[in-house]
Amino acid sequence: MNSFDFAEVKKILSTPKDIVIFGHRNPDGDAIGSTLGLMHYLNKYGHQVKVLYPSDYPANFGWMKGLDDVIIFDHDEALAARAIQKAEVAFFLDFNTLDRIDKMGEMVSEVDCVKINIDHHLDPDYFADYLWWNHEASSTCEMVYKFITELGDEDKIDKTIGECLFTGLITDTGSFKFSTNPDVYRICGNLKEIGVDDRLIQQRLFQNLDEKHLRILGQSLAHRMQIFPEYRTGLIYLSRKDFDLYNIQRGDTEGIVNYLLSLKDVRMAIFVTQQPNIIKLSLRSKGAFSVQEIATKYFNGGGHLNASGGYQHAGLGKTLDKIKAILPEYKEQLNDDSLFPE
Ligand SMILES: [Mn+2]
Repeated sequence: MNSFDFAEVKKILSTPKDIVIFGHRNPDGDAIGSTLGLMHYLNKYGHQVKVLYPSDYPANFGWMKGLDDVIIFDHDEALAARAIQKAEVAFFLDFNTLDRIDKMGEMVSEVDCVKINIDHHLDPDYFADYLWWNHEASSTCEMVYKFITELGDEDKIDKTIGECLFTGLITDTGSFKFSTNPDVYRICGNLKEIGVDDRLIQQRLFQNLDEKHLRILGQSLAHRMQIFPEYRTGLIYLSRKDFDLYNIQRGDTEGIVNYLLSLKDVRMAIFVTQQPNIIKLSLRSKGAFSVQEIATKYFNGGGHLNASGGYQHAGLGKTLDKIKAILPEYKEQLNDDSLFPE
């Protein structure tokens, strides 16, 4: 944890201000939960708060309070621009480089406002006036809980804020399967005590699929999965044709990559999708093997040790070839049992 002047930030927030809170492109449960949770908290102090995402959110988060008022840059650039120009304070949650919010990154960097970055990803850019960065935190939602607590306002965390923060805690830990620490369980205990219905939230998040989601999963596992035993690696790819055939929309392929890691012999999972203009990659790993390194070195991306993403401008076939060409470089590490304690 780096030093972060909570007293100074508290002072800045002590009088009502125009505040924008940014979540990253393709916001996930942690991005949505942390931005909305912080918004509900700041609203209690009479601030004018706007939450902004570059692109739309997945439908299974639609129940979250405040989501209807989020400004989606892709849908209304002018509205986003107006909110950004008015901002006196800008929060950047769950990402650490301005390119994660596309054009809004340039827009906000030209505005003279206090910039506060709270995040748990590796390798932050130092663009903000205040950076609170802890890559050992499970989630940005965990950090927002602690942020509010550090400001002396733990008692202001109500059920609405709690539902938002619980959402990020459970999604970023894969339902408490990884990235956990003692505080995760303490915070969830506290949230349950103030009335957060953990069972209901899980139902809304994870038992909310449409038929096509299982069909897409079926297609992925039956026809688009490749296993490379010598590299302990699994790969799933979806082509443009698959996207058309199954009417795949943003968010519909969420979580498919994790099925590869459920295989006992697979240590690295790669999920490749052919988007309209780019090829997108999601990488996952077990143990101490870093997919972050691969994402950064070869695929214009980054993220966490065990979960990273990237993209390519080349075609699908070329991207798959590139992946296969890279695997030998990591053969030794992927077969090194000491990196994968059991
Ligand atoms: Mn996160």
